[in-house]
Order: sequence, then C-alpha cells, then structure tokens
Amino acid sequence: MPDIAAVKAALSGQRIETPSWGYGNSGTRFKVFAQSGVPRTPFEKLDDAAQVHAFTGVAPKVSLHIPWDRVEDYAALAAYAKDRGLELGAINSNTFQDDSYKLGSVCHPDAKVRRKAVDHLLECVDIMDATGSSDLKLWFADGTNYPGQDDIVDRQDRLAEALAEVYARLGDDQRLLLEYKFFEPAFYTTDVPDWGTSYAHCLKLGSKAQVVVDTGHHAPGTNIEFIVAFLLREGKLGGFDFNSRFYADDDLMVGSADPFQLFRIMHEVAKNGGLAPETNVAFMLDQCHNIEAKIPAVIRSVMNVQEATAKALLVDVDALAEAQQSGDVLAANAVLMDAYNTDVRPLLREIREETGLAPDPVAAYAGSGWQERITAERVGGEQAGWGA
Ligand code: LRH
Ligand code: MN
Ligand code: MN
Repeated sequence: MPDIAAVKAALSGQRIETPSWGYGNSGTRFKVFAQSGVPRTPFEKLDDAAQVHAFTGVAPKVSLHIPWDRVEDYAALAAYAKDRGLELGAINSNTFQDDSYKLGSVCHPDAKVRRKAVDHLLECVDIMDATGSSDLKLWFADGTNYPGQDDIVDRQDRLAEALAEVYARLGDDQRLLLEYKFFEPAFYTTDVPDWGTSYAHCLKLGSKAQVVVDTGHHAPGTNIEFIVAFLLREGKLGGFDFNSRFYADDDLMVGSADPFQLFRIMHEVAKNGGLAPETNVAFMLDQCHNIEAKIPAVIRSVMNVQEATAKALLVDVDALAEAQQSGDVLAANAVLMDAYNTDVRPLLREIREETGLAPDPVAAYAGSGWQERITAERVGGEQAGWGA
C-alpha cells in the first residue's frame, strides 16, 4: 500500500503554474463577454495569481505571454511577483497575431517574415534573462489551408533552422518547450501537428529542448497517457499545458471534461518519476475562463490537478506490478480503478489544514472580499488576447 506520509509530501511539493491570460477577458471568435474586475495590467494579473497561490499554496508560478504581457521593465515585473510570493514561469511566444504571419511565421516562405518571427523568439529569451524564467514555450500556428499551398518539407527545413537559432541563444539553465497541435488555425497541414514532430525536432536540437503536451491539442480518442509515458521514458517531457476539451481546443478547466483521462495521465507521470522536482516536468495550466468567474475557476483547476495527482499517488504500484506480471488483467485494472474511485478530497483538506490553509480554497476565496475589491477598484479590464 502507498505510504500516506510520502503521498502527502508529494502533494504538498507539487507546483502548478497558472497562465496570466486565464485572468483576463477571453472568448470565442463570436464574442468576448467582459467580466468586472479583471486585471488591466500584467501587474494586476499577478495580484490575482497571488490570490490563487494564497488559497491553494501550490501555485507560485505564473506563465507570461508576449506581447500580451509586454511591460517596460521585466525585472521590475519579476520583483513585483517576488514581493507577492510568486515567480515568473514560462515565457510564451506569440507568432500568430500579426498580419505578416498570414502564411506562417518561422515556416513562412519569405525569409524577411521568418527573420521577424525569430527575432521575436530571441526577444523572449532576453525577457527570460530579465525575469529569471527558465522555460521558453513555443507554439507555432504555422501551416497551410490548401493542398499544394506550400512545400511540406521546405517548411520543416525552415522550422528546423529557426529552432536551431533560438536553441543556440539559450542559457545553461534555460530550455525550449515545443508545443504541438493537430489543427487550427491551419486546416490542412500544421507544421508541428503532433508529439512525434515535436519530439524529432527536440531530439535534433539537444537536451535543452523538450516537448510540451497541451491536453487540448489532440484528435478525439488519442491516448495522451501513452504519449506522456513515452516522452518521460525518453527524458523529453518538458511539461503540460493543462485544459479540457469536448470538441476541439476548448480550453475549458482541466479535469472538467474527462477527469478519468487526467487521472490516467497523472498515473503515468507519478509512476515514471515525473513528480520528482529533478525531472523538471512543468505542470502548467493553459485555459480561458470565458463565462465563469476567473479566479475561482483557476483555483478549481489547481484543485482538479491535485485531486488527479492524489489518486495517481494512491495507486498500489506493488499490487499493480504483481497483477501485471502474473497476467491478471482484471486484477491489474482493479488496482487502478480502486485508486481512481477513492475520494481524495478529505486527504487534500487535511494537507491544507496541516499547512495552515483553509480546507476549501474556493469557499475561502469567496469569503475573502478580493472579488468585491477588484470589482470596485478596476474599471476597464483588458482582454487576454484571445477571441477579439
Ligand atoms: C495554442 C495555445 C498555445 C498558446 C496558447 C495561448 O492553442 O495552446 O499554448 O500560446 O494557446
Ligand atoms: Mn497551449
Ligand atoms: Mn491551445
């Protein structure tokens, strides 16, 4: 049976990174529903992230998106984060919201456009130097809409060249996380559509390049936990962009659409050493809260990751190995299901109370008065950058 003290230690040691854009207004391409009290600046996004950390105790890192979080002085932003018990996490590049990127960014047929895109990525590394961030998260919207539109292999060559230049610029303690997505905004080919493409590029680049798995970026039915297990085995799992999907890249709260899938993913992570800090798997959220209140939704999401992790840690791995070895299919499956069907909420409440936190973070936030305060004080909040 799992040792409860070790389970508790692993749970209180887990760190979940929240995205700055999850605190801002967002929507679909049909409508952005503005909410009152949303942050007007990257500094205010950090104020909200500090609330999430204050009530959960496990969310000290915040990912930034450039240019959505552009500021004059990034060191000052990092200092502001530090004053609130936070750290700046992954720097996400943006090579998809400029008119010049109509035919792609780093894969664009025109070298001038590629130069502009690579310069932006290099600027993101400069920002990392100023903020102390160790992760550069790259997602390329590059692709084509029509057969024949561009040469698939040429585009891979351009991608490899751009990645090599950015990789060469990384410091010793910095890494590049390459995200994949099977479609959208391109509808025919996407230049980094799947983990295999990302993995192949990362392998060529070297040990500072790793794959990031955005859970919303797969075709329905994809076995994401297999990908996770494979990448961990190869030392190439850099981290997650957690969210949930019913249809496409829905960016709903992690663990809301398919909590069982999240458990299966976290089981592979836990079993294969992915929770050990030295493995350096980043547990990041990449979500938008279009219709629900944002800060409590981020808190809920952090709790969903914790619940899936707790269940994964409760898997009796010895009993599982024994059943697997003896070819007892039903017993092996039962071991996993027993852990999944455990109500871990009392355990998590206990851990919170032991560390001086309120047992129910959502209720504690609701009673804190923060939402009322920002609603009164902040007028004219900004958009996350999505769904104008
Ligand atoms: C693209 C994506 C990528 C972006 C983020 C805002 O769909 O998942 O990670 O940076 O959304
Ligand atoms: Mn993502
Ligand atoms: Mn996405």
